Amino acid sequence: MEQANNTSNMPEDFKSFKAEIEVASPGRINLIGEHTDYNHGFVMPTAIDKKIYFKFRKNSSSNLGRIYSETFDAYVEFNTQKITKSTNSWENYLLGVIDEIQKLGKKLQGFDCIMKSELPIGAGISSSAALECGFAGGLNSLFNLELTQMDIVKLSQRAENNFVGSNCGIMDQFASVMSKKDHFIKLDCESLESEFIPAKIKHCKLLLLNTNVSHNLADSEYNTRRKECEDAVAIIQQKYKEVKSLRQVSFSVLEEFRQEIGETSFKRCQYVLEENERVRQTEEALRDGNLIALGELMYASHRGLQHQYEVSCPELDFLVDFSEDKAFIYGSRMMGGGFGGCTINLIEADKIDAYFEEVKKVYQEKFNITPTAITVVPDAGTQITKV
Ligand code: GAF
Repeated sequence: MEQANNTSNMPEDFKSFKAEIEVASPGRINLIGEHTDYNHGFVMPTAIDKKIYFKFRKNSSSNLGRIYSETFDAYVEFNTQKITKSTNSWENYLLGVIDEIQKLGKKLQGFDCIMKSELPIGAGISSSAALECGFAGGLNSLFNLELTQMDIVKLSQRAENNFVGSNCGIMDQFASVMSKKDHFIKLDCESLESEFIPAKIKHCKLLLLNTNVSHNLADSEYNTRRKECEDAVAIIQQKYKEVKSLRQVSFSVLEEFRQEIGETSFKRCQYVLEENERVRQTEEALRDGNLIALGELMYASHRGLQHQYEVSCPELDFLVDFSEDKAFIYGSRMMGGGFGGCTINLIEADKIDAYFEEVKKVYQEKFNITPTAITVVPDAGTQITKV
């Protein structure tokens, strides 16, 4: 971890920090399977080679937590036995983790932590899951809490649901912890069974184009979409009691309830059912090394998110539209919750630089915003080192 330029809020005794535990906690991408996780469907994410780095050491107190973020040059200290919400949103991801660890009956002592992030915030690559899971993993090792990887995934998701107040699914935390280098994970969000699929993308790379916008409605619309799907399931359940989630609804049953559910919810559910199908087809395309089929599925996913699920935005649509007639780009789609953040592009490696210059120019002209390009590689989940 390199020293940040401005460390004026770093406590004096952190300047010679002798770590007991170091953690590298990755962000994630998602090849396909968007807004399917909380509907108990399929997703295909992986961790990436861009991370948040933590250092941990015990301090001599029984309950004093001290955290310094080099990224924000911000310092916070708190009593681990009396966790309350902070007005700084990044702190709540960490406080929420402590709260959930303690709810499991695990005992923490005082600790110091320094962290630094190379993940852009609001880009749709889940800096939040990286923060939660890396922090939970570090505390687990520092205090020998005997939490399993799956405990860490689930408690991190609960921290976000209960403490931060975002009703997210399990995809991001699962990917951040469980991934394997050079593979995607096909995750069944109902059974939590997963399979590693080799990321055979031949002469292509995964390019993230960051719109550098993050529209305000992201959180509220996320929760609304979730509710629209759950309300539809509740209606279907009145006749088919065994149905617990959209995952168990077939196209014909959905059609049967079209009128009762209403056209908006019907569109949302139809998208989810189709997206689950696309994840299955993507697995096949990847295993066959069929990049053309894979790319078409990515475009179809985007169009579903744009028109049926309605979580895209003009900036994302522009980037996807612009890529569509480029023979060297196989697929492009918005990624993550939507309303801003990145598109993920399957693009021939040697075309990236020239393409970025071209798309940057037209995007700037249209929106007066400069986009950012990040090339990512599927990487392993959380790495924890005892120093
Ligand atoms: C966000 C959420 F955190 C995930 O759980 C998932 O629902 C995703 O949006 C959409 O696929 O990243």
